[in-house]
Amino acid sequence: MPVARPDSSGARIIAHVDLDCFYVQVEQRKQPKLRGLPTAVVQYNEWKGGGLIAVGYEARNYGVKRSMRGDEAKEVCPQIELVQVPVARGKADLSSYRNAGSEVVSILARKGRCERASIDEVYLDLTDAAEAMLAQTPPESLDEVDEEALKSHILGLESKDGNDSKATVKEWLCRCDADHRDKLLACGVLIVTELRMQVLKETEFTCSAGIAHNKMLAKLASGMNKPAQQTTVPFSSVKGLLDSLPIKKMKQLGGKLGTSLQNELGVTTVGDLLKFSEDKLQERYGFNTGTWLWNIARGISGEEVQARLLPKSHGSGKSFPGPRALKTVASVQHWLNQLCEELSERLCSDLEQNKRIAHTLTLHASAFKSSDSDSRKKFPSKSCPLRYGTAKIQEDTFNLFQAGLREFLGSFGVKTQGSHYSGWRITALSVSASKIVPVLSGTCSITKYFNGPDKFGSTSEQLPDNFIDAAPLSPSGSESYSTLNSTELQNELPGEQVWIEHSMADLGQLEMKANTWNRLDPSCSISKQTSGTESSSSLDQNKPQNRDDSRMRSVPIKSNQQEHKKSALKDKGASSILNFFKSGDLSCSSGNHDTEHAETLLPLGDCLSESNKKQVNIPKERLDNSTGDCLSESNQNQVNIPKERLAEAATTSTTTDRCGSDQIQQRSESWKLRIEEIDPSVIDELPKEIQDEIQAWLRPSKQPHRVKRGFTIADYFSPSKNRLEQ
Ligand code: TTP
Repeated sequence: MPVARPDSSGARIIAHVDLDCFYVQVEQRKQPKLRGLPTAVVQYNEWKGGGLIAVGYEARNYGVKRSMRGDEAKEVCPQIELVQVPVARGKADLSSYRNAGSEVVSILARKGRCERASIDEVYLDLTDAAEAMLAQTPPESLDEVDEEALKSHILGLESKDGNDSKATVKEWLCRCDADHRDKLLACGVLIVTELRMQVLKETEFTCSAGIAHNKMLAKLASGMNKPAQQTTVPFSSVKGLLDSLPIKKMKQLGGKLGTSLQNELGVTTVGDLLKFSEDKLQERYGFNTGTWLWNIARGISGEEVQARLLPKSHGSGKSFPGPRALKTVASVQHWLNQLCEELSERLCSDLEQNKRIAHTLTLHASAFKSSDSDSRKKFPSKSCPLRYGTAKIQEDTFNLFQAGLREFLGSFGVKTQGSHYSGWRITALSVSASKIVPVLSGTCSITKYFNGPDKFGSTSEQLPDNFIDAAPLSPSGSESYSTLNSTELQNELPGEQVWIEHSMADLGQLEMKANTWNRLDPSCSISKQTSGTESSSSLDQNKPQNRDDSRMRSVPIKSNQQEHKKSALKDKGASSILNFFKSGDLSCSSGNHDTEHAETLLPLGDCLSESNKKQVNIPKERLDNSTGDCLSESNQNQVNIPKERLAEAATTSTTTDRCGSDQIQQRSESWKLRIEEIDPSVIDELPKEIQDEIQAWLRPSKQPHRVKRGFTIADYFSPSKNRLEQ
């Protein structure tokens, strides 16, 4: 259900930019001979020439529509050029479209906060840029206005007698007597024109745009005049726009809610909503949705443009319609393996390029029982914590499928032995990775806890080990751009801040070990190459650069949380844990080598050095949960760690050549943790995710070998295994 958000007080300038017939443009750039010709992109299969998924504007002029099959398109436009979507692993490969979309995003993001809303759509908050233009070079001061800007559509503006539309637009843009909102909007028109021209110049793609005071209106406007045009919604034209707008055309009203408004309240246009009081709408649809409906009827929407250039999730899917439905476990496994391979590749490149990791793996499927094809019973979506590496993802996905299949068949009263019952058919499979966070922010959830409500936290640790039912995601969507990621949440911290100091780099490193490295797989090149160095240097990007003591990090606490929240934290024991962080318990000494109580905090991969002299052999299974996944493939069976390195680690040493990185040296020389001195009652009072995080520090090797509290890293690696296991 939509949620109302308060409108911001000042006028905002928001643009929605949408690429025209996007896949067609990408294919035309690949094959310039197709430019100007009626062209469509088709997802090929044998049935009637495959389905059209993008239709160029020349082909649209002949009546070709996206709902047509290739054969039908040829009937209405015999000269149409049908280009097949690239194929990899037996399915559509959208990477060239994704990459082309990224090119555009990187240009648009130059002028303001940019939110990638889909593969070819972007929202921009241009308020600051418009304010700056208004202050420095207001449109009214311009002698000449760009020709392209003069082609803009200004809703509600009618050409005056004797004036052509360009002259009318120029007059509107350059009015001295316009109010502040319209002046800002005029700046927005000029900025978006410039951006669209830049996109054309650098990528050869045309796009259309809507410019308004909020996202909802900008989105409505961008589709009004296509291709390669832009439409602006002055405040004074909002009512006229919404009065006649069919209710189902409004974002979030295309589905059940829109149908309910039509059927139950007789609402056919957005303007019809004006007849209902806010109370009435709240009574019928709940407090939030009622207010949201009341607002949209008046063109009010406070939804922010989120700073997000990257997708929120990755997915890979394929459908198997009609006779192509899958009926054997082997065929399902074959396709799942293909989908997982693609997903894994994308996760690795996301990790490598953007330093982001995904936490949740989800399988969606559509199925029917062969004797009951009308059944509406759904194949349950299943999720589990995501482990990196193609083989692991394939294995986990297959297990999710089997769990889902058992449940699906169980809903028909069919008991299965394994998956041997054969009366099922699978018509679609998709696998997705979600809860993607920057490696860094995944390492700072305790900071976020102290900063305010932890909206995401270290999610995978909250998930049970067994599979869980997943909220439905878009089954075929290959990327989702729709929700917040943690970086944005961090950026959202407003206003005045209170500062606490503690040794943050080390906290990050701790959690890095607990949360990240043990989930990464050697098949991701980044982990192969870096064994901790890469992430450690990423970690440092978040360290304050202006502080003398690089070990100390200032952590902001949200000031808009009321005082009582701070005191509540105190009451709940947060103050004592803060004291703990601030006190000598996290001693920053390099001289005190108390091996009895020391817990080594280094990612163990950092310990692996070239200079092996005296070595102990550590079987791989001993390292699985700490370092094994970070090791290069050639090192997986066993790892040689020089004895002196273990001793160094055990004493939280000041080693200088551990990984060749000064930054890591700086951290590694810093401190040790007396775990006995953490008051368990304090931990118990913290939120679950923080408890898990601290427990992970205390017991870094969760499975299969548990280390007793108080044991040192040297004990852990000691050949006398019995001493270590509980
Ligand atoms: P759209 O933006 O919906 O459409 P479009 O860019 O092709 O055309 P327009 O100029 O009218 O905006 O979709 C963007 C791309 O997404 C489109 O080029 C192909 C792909 N797509 C699909 O693969 N399947 C679909 O059902 C839709 C709607 C789009």
